[in-house]
Amino acid sequence: MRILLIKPETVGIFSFTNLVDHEPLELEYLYTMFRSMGCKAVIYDRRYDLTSLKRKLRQTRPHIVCITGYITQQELMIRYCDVIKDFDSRIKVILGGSNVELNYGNYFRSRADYLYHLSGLSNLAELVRRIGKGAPVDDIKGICYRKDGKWKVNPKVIESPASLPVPDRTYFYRNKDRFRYLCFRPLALVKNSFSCPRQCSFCFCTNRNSGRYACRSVESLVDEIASLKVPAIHITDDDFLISREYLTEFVRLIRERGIHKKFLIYGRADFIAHNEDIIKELASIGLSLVMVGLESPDNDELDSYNKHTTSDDNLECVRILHENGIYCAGLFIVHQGMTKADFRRLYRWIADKDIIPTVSVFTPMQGSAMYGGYEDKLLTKDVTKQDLFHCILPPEHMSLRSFTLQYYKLSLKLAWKNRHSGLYKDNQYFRSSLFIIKVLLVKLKRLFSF
Ligand code: B12
Ligand code: SF4
Repeated sequence: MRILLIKPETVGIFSFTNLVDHEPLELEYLYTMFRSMGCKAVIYDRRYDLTSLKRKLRQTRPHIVCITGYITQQELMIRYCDVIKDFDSRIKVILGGSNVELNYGNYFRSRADYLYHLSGLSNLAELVRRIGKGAPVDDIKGICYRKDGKWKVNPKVIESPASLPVPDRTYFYRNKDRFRYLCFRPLALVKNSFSCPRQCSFCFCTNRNSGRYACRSVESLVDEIASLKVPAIHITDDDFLISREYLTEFVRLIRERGIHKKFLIYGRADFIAHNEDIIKELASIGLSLVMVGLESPDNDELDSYNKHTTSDDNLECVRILHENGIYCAGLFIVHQGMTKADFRRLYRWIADKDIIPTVSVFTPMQGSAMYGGYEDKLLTKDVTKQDLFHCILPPEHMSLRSFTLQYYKLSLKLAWKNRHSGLYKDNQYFRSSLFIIKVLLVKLKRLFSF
């Protein structure tokens, strides 16, 4: 069986930068699994491959097309289904990925055949086997399928990432110079867990895998890291800093195996604040950057997000990371209740600390716990605006335009302040400008040849 695997083009602000780019690890997983089943799989990464979809279909003549995507790419995924079905209605189309997992209902209006709403892949293998045999699929857990013209939703199962195959990185090595996080390059992604044990109310990720956290064994994680021929690894776990025991064993094994790499992770401020000894050990084996949700300097606001951290934790976290030579990539939220004075206060709080910040706009993302409470207040239902860079709730103390202006002013002032950071040392402004022109030309081309 021939299977085409599609990763959509980047949508929104991320499409204009080549400073942060990652391998299509989800498709590499699918590729690995399908190859092990004897299928011929082809990765079609539309972020770089400018071949039109119709041409790709002619070249690969797939029996099945699998499409991944995030929330901002939802409408693109639906549009691909139309192109594929118009090309050949016999091709079976399967949609999956983070957004389909929680928001599969959004795709009922698509012409897809199956929606895969799980984090793991075992049931996908079964689905493809049944499609190959023309057998019924109604007992396969974690899928939506059509019966008598109506969508049926089969129940989910709770899974563990231990069941994932070791990804075949042929695609990665062929293109590895593209993949980076600022000065960390080439950079590989490693997926080690599903979901998160905490329940911050704005968080989408925690509701994946039916809200149940599961991670791989330390041995299998270290084996995969050891096998990667790259200097930098981004562990994609939504929170890697969960268990002292796990991390102690991780440090021990990395040392024992003589692995010398730089690690980028996500972690929580309270863990860092209360486990300075572990952070020191992690720094000694290569921990270089932690993306940490500091969200706000204000305790009431942290409580309103069900964050279970305090502003003292935040301060302590920034100190510990700094003293251990680890970049603190602090993630902050600005919200619709802020005044201009609040924006200034936030700038001052961040600016005099060792933080490389990313400021997001408070977004009740569909799939997060808080979405229901805000659904009827949203200024727009356009999913491309759920990218954390748009204000989608009415600001309380200023117009939408002023809020947007305040937000961009804050982000630009912070970026300017940090322009000499080592993180940006590889940034070539001329190349970046050329890249923006290239992106605009590609967007133009796609208007005519999608
Ligand atoms: C790294 C990352 C990025 C990278 C890009 C990574 C990449 N490979 O393209 C960067 C930094 C560029 C990025 C950007 C954005 N991201 Co991001 N990102 C992540 C992160 C941390 C890891 C994603 C990853 O690569 N995981 C590894 C793969 C293997 O795991 P997976 O995607 O979960 O896939 C599994 C299953 O879903 C399944 N699967 C996946 N696809 C398919 C397809 C089919 C057909 C099937 C059957 C199965 C299947 O297979 C995998 C096996 O376990 C996640 C958070 C997380 N921990 O998941 C957020 C996350 C995916 N991002 C998110 C968002 C919102 C964005 C942005 C829109 C906005 C923003 N400000 O970040 C932009 C959009 C960029 C774009 N593409 O247009 C959201 C998506 C929410 C949603 N509803 O879709 C997440 C979940 C984080 C969050 N805030 O909640 N992101
Ligand atoms: S924001 Fe971070 S800590 Fe909170 S639930 Fe989400 S992944 Fe977990």
